[in-house]
Amino acid sequence: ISNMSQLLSEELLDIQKMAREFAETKLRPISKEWDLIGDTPLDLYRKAAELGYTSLDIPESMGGAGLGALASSLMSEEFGKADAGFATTIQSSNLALIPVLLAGTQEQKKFASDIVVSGGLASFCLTEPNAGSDAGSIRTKAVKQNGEYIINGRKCFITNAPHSQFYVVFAKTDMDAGTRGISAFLVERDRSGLSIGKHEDKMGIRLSTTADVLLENVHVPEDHLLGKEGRGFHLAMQTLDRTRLECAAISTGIAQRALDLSIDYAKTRVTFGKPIAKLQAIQFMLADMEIRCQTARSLVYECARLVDSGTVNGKMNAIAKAYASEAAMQNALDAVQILSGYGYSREYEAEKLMRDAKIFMIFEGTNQIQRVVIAGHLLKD
Ligand code: COS
Repeated sequence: ISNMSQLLSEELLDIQKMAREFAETKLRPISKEWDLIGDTPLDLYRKAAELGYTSLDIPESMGGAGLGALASSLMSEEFGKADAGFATTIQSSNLALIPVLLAGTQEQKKFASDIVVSGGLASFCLTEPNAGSDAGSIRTKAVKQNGEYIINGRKCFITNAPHSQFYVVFAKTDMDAGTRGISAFLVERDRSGLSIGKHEDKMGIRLSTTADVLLENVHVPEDHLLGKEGRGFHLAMQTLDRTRLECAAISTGIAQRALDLSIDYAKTRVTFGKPIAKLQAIQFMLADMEIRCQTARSLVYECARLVDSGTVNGKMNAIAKAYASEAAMQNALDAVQILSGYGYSREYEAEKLMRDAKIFMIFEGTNQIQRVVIAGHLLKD
């Protein structure tokens, strides 16, 4: 597929191959059915966890495989080719785990890692009805009282919410301190007062579930605070700086699948007495799709290698996320155009790629926010 693979180690090539096989033989066959249902196939998720796919980048000391960001990105691309919603489910559990690994105590890290490694799901709860891009203006409150925090508020568009076993909840512990008044908490599913609200009936990534998380007088002991009081916003930003890379990797998978479908179709579809692949109009579209795939993949590999060498580069990960998601969207649109009538039919896969691609330009920070982040880095002193 990619001559970039030549630069991968034997170990990474093996991981890529196994992930591809799992995605093609286990995930793709059920993708269409579950896309109609609009829920996460939990049995397959557990199977993926048993094989280590939910914990490739979790340190060995926490029970994960400790294989790093590049291994995880390779898997995300392969899973993204078969079903981006399923890939999102896995990476969203990791999105909830990362702030725990970054700021948690040993007990908190162990608690959360055990869940994710053994196939449990988890949710990162930042967004609220009135605070999406402007994450600093959340209104969920956590009040300290008698050795506990009492949390009240409502989170929305929370990935995995109905199936999660723990939630990382961002809340204000000081209403007057702006982003410095935000703290992060580890909240278990069975805490009284925590409930799951409206299930979002989404356009795409329908194997990933999304719902509101309601917190009504949820009491958590003081030791459920993650990191220091007032450092929650910083922690959320640090987490997103890292996880946007996985969005880019899944997007690369969508972009590649759109190209693969287009090539197969163009070689076999005959018009005016020859396959449409012979038409320069189609060839130029295919070439542009390939340029986007290779560029997105290069960015993902580069950023993942940076992470594995100990540097999470927020600017580069934002570039990768913005570029790869736009590549996925454009390639999916082009695949629908090339397959034309068949592209528009729900019987075939191209229209699903188009529906799945769009969210990658929206979640984990819209692509406008990625540009805010990139410009912020450019203009920093
Ligand atoms: N890493 C660590 N700290 C960061 C940071 C980063 N990447 N970005 C900002 N911060 C810190 C700043 O240093 C500042 O800290 P101090 O108070 O110590 O000075 C603080 O956070 C506030 O920074 P800033 O003033 O830049 O925050 P803004 O409210 O202007 O918001 C953006 C900045 C827009 C970048 C932020 O709100 C954002 O990322 N929004 C999108 C949220 C998102 O991705 N949501 C999706 C949710 S998950 S699906």
